[in-house]
Amino acid sequence: MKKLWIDEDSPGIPGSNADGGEFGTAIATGDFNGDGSFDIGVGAPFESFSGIEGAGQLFAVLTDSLGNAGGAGGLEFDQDTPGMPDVAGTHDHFGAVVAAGDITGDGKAEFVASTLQDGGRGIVFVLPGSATGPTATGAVSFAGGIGDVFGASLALVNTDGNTMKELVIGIPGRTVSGFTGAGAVLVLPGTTTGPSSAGTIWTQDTTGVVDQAEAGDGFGSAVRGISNNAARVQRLTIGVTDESVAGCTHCGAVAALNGSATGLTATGNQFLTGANIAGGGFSDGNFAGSFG
Ligand SMILES: [Ca+2]
Ligand SMILES: [Ca+2]
Ligand SMILES: [Ca+2]
Ligand SMILES: [Ca+2]
Repeated sequence: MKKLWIDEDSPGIPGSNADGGEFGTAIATGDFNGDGSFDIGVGAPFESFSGIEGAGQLFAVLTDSLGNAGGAGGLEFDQDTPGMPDVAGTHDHFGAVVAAGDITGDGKAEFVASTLQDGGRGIVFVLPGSATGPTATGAVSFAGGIGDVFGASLALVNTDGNTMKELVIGIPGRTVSGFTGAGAVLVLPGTTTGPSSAGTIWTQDTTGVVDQAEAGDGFGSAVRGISNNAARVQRLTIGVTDESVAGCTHCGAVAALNGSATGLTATGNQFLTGANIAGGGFSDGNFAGSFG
């Protein structure tokens, strides 16, 4: 197996290793330029530049068919890159969470990244894929509310089985039915021009979804698609990392919603706590804090 070591001092990677930049805090893989080889998206959310402390940067490493990185393949993005919506600010932590996948159905993965602390709110940016890799040209953003941790998790999931992946945004700090931090997930459908802003919010109080929204559940702390069947319809698994159940406080749970020809559906959804699993079910276990 070929191994690859990449840091900011690698050939072709813009910048240099910076103390505290935390390059590689977040990593995603996808074929950004559509050449059939998977590329690497990297977040460096604590990176400072132009005197802006902790603004954060993104790097995309295009790989050739042999999987070699670097060369001309390294690209850097920040919120001040021309074309990007918004501007870099102190401690925005752009790149805290990253994801990659083809939202537009053109065979080139979009590069998605969130700032968790941009003026107290999370903002999710989508950089289109192109023949030369991800680009700030045509980048779009979606912002959450103060303190709702919008973009704490991200996934590209094809919930309806067409050629375009949906952008799934975890909002684990959102208030639902008056319960602070119950959490939600926003699903923005993929279209040929990018994620549609006509999204759907899912919570534990959505009709038919098992369990209830309660304070501090953290529904949406993790999100991940799972392939369901040969029809390319994926289901969505959602971490509920602070869910408490009888006898197990902050046990953690996973909700699983099925995809369908019309997208996500509550029909047949499942709810699994740490207590349902042999060896799991510890109080404060926070089962499903992340998915791998
Ligand atoms: Ca590629
Ligand atoms: Ca695309
Ligand atoms: Ca789709
Ligand atoms: Ca709950």
